[in-house]
Amino acid sequence: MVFWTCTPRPDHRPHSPSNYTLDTVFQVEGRQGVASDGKAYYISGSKALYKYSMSGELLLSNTSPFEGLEGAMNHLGDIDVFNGELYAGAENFVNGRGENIQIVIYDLETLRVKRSIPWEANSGQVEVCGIAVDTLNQCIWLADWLKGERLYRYDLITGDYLGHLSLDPIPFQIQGINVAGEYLYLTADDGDAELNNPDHVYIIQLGEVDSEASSSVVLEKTLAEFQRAGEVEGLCILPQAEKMAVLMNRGARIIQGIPQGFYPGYDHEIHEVYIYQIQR
Ligand SMILES: [Ca+2]
Ligand SMILES: [Ca+2]
Repeated sequence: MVFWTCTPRPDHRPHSPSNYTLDTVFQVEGRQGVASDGKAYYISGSKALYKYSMSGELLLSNTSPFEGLEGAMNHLGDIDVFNGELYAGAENFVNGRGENIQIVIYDLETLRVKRSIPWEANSGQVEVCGIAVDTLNQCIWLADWLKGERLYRYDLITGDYLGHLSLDPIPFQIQGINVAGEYLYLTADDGDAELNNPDHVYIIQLGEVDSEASSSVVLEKTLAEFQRAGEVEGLCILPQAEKMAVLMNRGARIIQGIPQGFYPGYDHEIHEVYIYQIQR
């Protein structure tokens, strides 16, 4: 096993955050993740997958996303799309942690299971909140909501476990993960909705992953545009990196991950995708 760190390439300049302008918002069925290939949006709920048009119309759903998989499962996290397939981190979340973690790959056209890759149970990962395909490093990254100090890497072709990347500073309650070029984006549900505090997007300048240096986590954006502070979930950077989509939930009162009724004015939880224009 190798404990990976990443070295920015010699020509790298320090990262400065981009500017984000809110473009559109649309409601969706799922509360977990968002991905896009530029032709459609894909949304995950805890136990469902959905396909939406780029203007936000529901086109297709799969409400049995664990059918055909081995072992008990009850949770999907943030998702990604790559090469005509949808990637999801699935698990059985019981007793306050994830078990039977799998990388599940779905057909983008049908949202049906094609194959799955089992996790490395000795990796130290205890939950899977999201997944990202990294074409630069030819790997799959898994994030952990419970223990945010590490990301976990699997080979994109073979599915072999490659090692972990240590993060500094440690993000609190990671929800979403996405890789665009040499940048790895994370959302963290670190703003307390009880206090109306916003959540955040962080960035890691990934470059080529090797074993020599350290990875640092930098604040990229404060998510102040949400109509009401709630739970940030998945995110994706669209192809050409001109737009960012962020899924967020509002209305439900969720304390330490456990639903406890609703905030005043709400009788159900609302799931929305916020689309931002990116200016670098
Ligand atoms: Ca989540
Ligand atoms: Ca929050």
